[in-house]
Amino acid sequence: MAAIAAALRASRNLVYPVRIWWLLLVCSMLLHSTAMSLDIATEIRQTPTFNFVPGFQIFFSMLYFVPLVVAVSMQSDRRVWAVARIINAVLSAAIGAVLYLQIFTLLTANGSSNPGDAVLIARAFDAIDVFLAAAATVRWLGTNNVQEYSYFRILSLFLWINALLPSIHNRMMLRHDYIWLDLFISAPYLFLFVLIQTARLRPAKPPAPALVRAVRSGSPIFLTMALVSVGIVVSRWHFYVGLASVLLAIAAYGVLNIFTQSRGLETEESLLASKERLERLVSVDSMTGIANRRAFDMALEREIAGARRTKMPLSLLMIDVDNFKQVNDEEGHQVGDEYLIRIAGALRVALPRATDFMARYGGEEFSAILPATDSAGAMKAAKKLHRCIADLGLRHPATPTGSVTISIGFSTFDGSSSHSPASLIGAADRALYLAKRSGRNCSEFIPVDGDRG
Ligand code: GH3
Ligand code: MG
Ligand code: MG
Repeated sequence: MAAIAAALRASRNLVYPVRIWWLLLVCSMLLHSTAMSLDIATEIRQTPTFNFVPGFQIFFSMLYFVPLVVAVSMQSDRRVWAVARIINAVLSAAIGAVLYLQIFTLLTANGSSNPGDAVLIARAFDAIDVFLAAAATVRWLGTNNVQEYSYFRILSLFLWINALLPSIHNRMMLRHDYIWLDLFISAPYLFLFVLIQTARLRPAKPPAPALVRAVRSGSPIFLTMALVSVGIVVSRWHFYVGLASVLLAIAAYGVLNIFTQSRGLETEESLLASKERLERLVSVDSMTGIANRRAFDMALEREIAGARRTKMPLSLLMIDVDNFKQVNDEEGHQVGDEYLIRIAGALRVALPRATDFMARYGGEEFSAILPATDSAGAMKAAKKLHRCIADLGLRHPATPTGSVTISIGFSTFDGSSSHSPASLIGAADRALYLAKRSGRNCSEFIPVDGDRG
């Protein structure tokens, strides 16, 4: 009773599902104490009227482990879907029912006087207790949640004592019937009471991630194995019940597996989609929809490395819109933005080669990377760009042509040299400055120099 009260107190203010676990432990203790009371009542009265309830009594003494099976197999992950919860509940109930049937059969077949059956029953209880204790220990070691850790540590220590002392009790009971032996049955509960009274503990160090994952996904195999085992045991006495248990266990495992697999695939697909979306987001300029500066830097590094490998030339064009400030000043920023979007779109499609790369370098500046293109080829490309912007015919009264124009500075990287991306950008920038000084709406070339080495 003290242990029940302590467990109820411990369950207060806890989050789901740790609170449920505590309540399951309370349920188990209630079943156990009811069985003990019935046992004592039978002994005190020694009346034959109590003989009609052996099943009733076993019902309580047996079923103490069913709430515990549910507790050790219940997943702490809130996201576990309803189907898994239902299947786990059905499996736990089936394990309880089959074990109950098994021990009830043994007790009633020849009467509990048959020593062979009594040994079997004792062994069955031992096996259940060890099974529960081992499962609780795995969960204790496999969590870093403080409440969960504290619960399974207490449960695990209690269940090991509960596996040891009643087992000694059962062995000695088979030979002698000392009344003091009943202490062995109650001692684990006293121990549990003391355990609950001690302060809550935190994990000393975080458990291995692999163990945490195994515990999180372990309940289907745990319950399946338990039901298969009891099914095999009971099949000696009830063949069809045993067979049905094994089939139920396999079917439940199969259904859970299908759900888990399809869920895993679903998660994988959505992760891939998010990854692609993120990659697009970080490499695309949100306003114009073409590659951004980050993507440009990466592409330039990559293409220069490629040019070095293939010993092919590579050209870089820096493109700046002429007198763009005036568009903003006269037409407003919104029109300016609209122009930039249309310019970006036109520049992107002006170079048809799949390997050519167009990006918004910043503000109203764009840049193009042209792999396998020498300075003559770059000049042709630049002409195409002038042409495509002229074709757009964006109104700009302040320019000599009356529509928007661009200036281009370009430079070419010789595949056999050891120039850096920075020196290529520097040369193209200087060429752009030259184009602006030469009156705009034109292209200029400056060869790469500096940091040659
Ligand atoms: P220049 O021919 O010498 O290049 O003259 P410019 O007026 O274009 O001069 P500069 O390149 O120095 O000015 C860039 C201007 O482009 C400044 C700013 O008003 C405008 N600008 C830059 N980014 C944006 C943008 O995202 N939207 C709009 N509307 N305007 C921008
Ligand atoms: Mg500019
Ligand atoms: Mg400009």
